[in-house]
Amino acid sequence: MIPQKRAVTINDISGMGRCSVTVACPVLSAAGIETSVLPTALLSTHTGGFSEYSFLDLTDEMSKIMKHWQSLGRTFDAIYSGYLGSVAQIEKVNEFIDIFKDDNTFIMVDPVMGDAGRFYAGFTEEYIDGMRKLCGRADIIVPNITEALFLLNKEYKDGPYTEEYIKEIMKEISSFGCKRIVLTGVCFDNENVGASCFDAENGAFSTFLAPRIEGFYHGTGDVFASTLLSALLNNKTLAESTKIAVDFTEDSIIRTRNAKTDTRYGVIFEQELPALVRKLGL
Ligand code: PXL
Repeated sequence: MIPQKRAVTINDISGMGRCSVTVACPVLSAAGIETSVLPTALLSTHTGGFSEYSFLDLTDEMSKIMKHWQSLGRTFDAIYSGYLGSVAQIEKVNEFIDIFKDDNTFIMVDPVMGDAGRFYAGFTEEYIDGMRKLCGRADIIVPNITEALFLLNKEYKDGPYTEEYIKEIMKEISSFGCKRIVLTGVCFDNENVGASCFDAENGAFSTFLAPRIEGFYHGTGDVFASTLLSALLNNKTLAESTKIAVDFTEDSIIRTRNAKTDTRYGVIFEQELPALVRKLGL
């Protein structure tokens, strides 16, 4: 029997509004991966589209959790960081990598900072600097176009984009030290949108697109990243994993559009999990 893989997600707990751990845990679990949680903050909801949400910073608690885990001698096949929310928390992730990374640990950083050319609430330039360095330590990063351009200190522009422009962004980002990049929000026309993957080791580049569904669907970055990691940990190639993540995200969005639910509460990904499990061959 192949030993079960173990991942840890370093992410916030937004109690309501499917994103962060309420997406990462179910998706990774469905993909057969044991998943631990190092929580960064506890919120009533995510910060997009809600006002007066509660927010409890857990930076100090993170140190205590790390200390306990270190005493247990537990290791991880994958470390996946998502929403961090402060420079101090980026530092905690660096510490976590220093302690828990061994030769076989795969590091995925989703540099969650913003979307549609704008920062999410509370992010700063100093945060971008820290995130740039953290990205340099990752095996794979999963920015959207907005985050990629923040990292490169370039001005945001709306799509459609040319393939050359997308390739150039990814190549430039790889100069920070991370060799595999999956860029979301890629579009070459107004009809389709998806993701491109780039491996700087061999120059391989592919794009996978799906029909664009109008509207803003919260949490889809987390759905995409969690699915990508699930596929990679199930030994799918970078290109296969990118396609699986594009399709899963698209199918979840279609379900949500058809159900006409309030998109602030995230997308209906749960009912797509059986199809994902089949696609992963589990
Ligand atoms: O899905 C990204 C995300 C995660 N966590 C929190 C957020 C957001 C985006 O707004 O606010 C708390």
